Amino acid sequence: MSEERRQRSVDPATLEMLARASAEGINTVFDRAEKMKPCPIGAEGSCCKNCAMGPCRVPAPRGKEETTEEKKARVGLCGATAETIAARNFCRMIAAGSAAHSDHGRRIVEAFRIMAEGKAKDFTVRDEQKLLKLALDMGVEIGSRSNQEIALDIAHRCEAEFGKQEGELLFIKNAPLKRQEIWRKLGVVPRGIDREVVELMHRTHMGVDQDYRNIMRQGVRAALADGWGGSMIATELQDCLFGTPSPVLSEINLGVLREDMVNIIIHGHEPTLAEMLAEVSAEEEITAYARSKGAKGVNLAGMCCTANEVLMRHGVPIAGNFLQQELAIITGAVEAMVVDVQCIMQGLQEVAGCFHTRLITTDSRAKITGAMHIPFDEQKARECAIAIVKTAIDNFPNRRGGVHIPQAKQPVVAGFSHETINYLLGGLFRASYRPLNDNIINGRIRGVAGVVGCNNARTPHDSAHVTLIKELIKNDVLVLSTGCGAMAAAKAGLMVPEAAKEFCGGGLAEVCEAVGIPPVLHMGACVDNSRILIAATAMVKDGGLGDDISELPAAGAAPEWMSEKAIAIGQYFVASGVFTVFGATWPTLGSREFTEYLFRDMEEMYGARWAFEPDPVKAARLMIEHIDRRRKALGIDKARERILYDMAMRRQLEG
Ligand code: SF4
Ligand code: MSK
Repeated sequence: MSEERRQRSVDPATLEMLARASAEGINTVFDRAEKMKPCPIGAEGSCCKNCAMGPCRVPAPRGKEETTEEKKARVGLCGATAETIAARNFCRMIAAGSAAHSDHGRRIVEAFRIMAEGKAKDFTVRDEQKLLKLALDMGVEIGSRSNQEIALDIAHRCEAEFGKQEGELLFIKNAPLKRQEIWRKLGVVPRGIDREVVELMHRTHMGVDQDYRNIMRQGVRAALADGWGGSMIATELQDCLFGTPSPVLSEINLGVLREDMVNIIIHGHEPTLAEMLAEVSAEEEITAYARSKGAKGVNLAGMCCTANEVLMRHGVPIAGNFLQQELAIITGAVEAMVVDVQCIMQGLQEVAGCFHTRLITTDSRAKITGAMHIPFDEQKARECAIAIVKTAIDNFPNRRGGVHIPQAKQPVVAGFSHETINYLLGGLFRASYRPLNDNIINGRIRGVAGVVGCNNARTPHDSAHVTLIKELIKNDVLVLSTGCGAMAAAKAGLMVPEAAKEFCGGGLAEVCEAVGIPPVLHMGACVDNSRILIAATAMVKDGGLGDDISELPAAGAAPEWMSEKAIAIGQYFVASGVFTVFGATWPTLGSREFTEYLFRDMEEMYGARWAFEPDPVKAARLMIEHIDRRRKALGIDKARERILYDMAMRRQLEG
């Protein structure tokens, strides 16, 4: 076995299924990653294919300094410089990522409106408190109006956010005042969500914007339209519609699949259908139908961010994260994999063909050649969900090739929405972030880190997430996590309160034990990174840690990113004042000037910058150094020294 192969994953269930795939001769993303090397010119952002005179390749010279003459000659046919090309490529990633999150948000707004109009009878307002708070924030009249009437006005206002041409996005005012001023001064406040994405696509078209700083300004605007627009709208309305998450205990990893039950995996991002499947699959009539086919019932499990959504709200177990999607099918135990949008590999259909598994697409925006298509319609949500579940049940007797389910699974406590953290820390009547801020000020908690993002088949699965997070919590940094990163942490046993004692530094362990929370808080799916923005804002508003997000002892990371959405998220984190470190690969290294703009110059403008560090321990050190610098600037570094002394004493006592 090659060195590369031994390091495919740190997750035992994944390794077990990879061994089965290999024995059965089934190709997975892991095999393809070994066979196909990434194009080095594309990887560093030095290839432009924005017109038919290209593709033009302008790679940076390797292993030697470039002369001025060489640099001048390094341009595309139209004369576009390496800086322009790298900036265009980077910003097109932002545009695509923002479009993906925001189109998810748009779809939720549509479902919300249809519900409010009384046309989606299977849905209702589950969190009235949040609905009313949103109404107040958006200036929607409450009075004696019904939830439906209020919801309809909210839906219309949210819909308008997408097509707005002028002014400012409504949720911008959720940010600290100082941050809003920075954005206004720099001219990056988004006007309307769609407008910013379209304008970014226009400006990166051949022969338009050819000043990387100016291109990037629009890149920031589109990213902010995602974080404080499309994504935030998605999270807020999903909470109103399906309930705001609160702590829930469940399980994670391929071991949650059941040999004696019909296994349905829900995979993708938008929770509307998944909500209905969660409801329907537990019904007695469905269980009876499953029994009639020889199964004990229906076992629903999640994959990728849909998994995070239904875990947070219903405790539905998670089968795995991004790189485990094919492996779930290779257990031979999956009757149906039901997908909607984003992060769904086309390779699934090939793998499904080796077993009895039905790959079912449900969204008109995302079909897969060869897969079955059952369109989901919010107005007939229950009907659609029943049709899907029955298709899966009918498939149970067709199992072939043997079932092999790994035993590996871990308990996970999820459901840490901003509202829940507020409540857990402060209590029902004095809900606040004050205790968190106090523990940061007194040094028990050194700082806060958002560790988010995907898996990437170019790096060992889950390894960087787990190493980075362990390094942070060992150094008393509380971690907030979303997406596939959160799942990596959960599979490593870091999302249970007991993890505090085993993995954390003394100060963080003490706080987690007192409050009864894990040291890594699961905050949801990738659209829910907006929850981290709101949590950071709440910390600023509670006082004692400066006037802006950039002053907080906080940092962000995506150590195994792969999606364009991750670049959009990273950019709105940076533009919101969060120092952000990415691992795996970095897509602008072909232009030193543009890379320095992101890694250095942004700090002056936004109080935060990007960094790239593929070694997760070094990445954690960068984050901790940043946190310590912010502590010093706030004048709270002394408190931390005192706590270190206490820890030494504690060790002495324990010894
Ligand atoms: Fe080449 Fe310029 Fe066309 Fe890009 S826009 S492909 S650099 S000619
Ligand atoms: S699912 S975007 S691989 S986090 Fe949101 Fe995971 Fe990244 Fe997809």
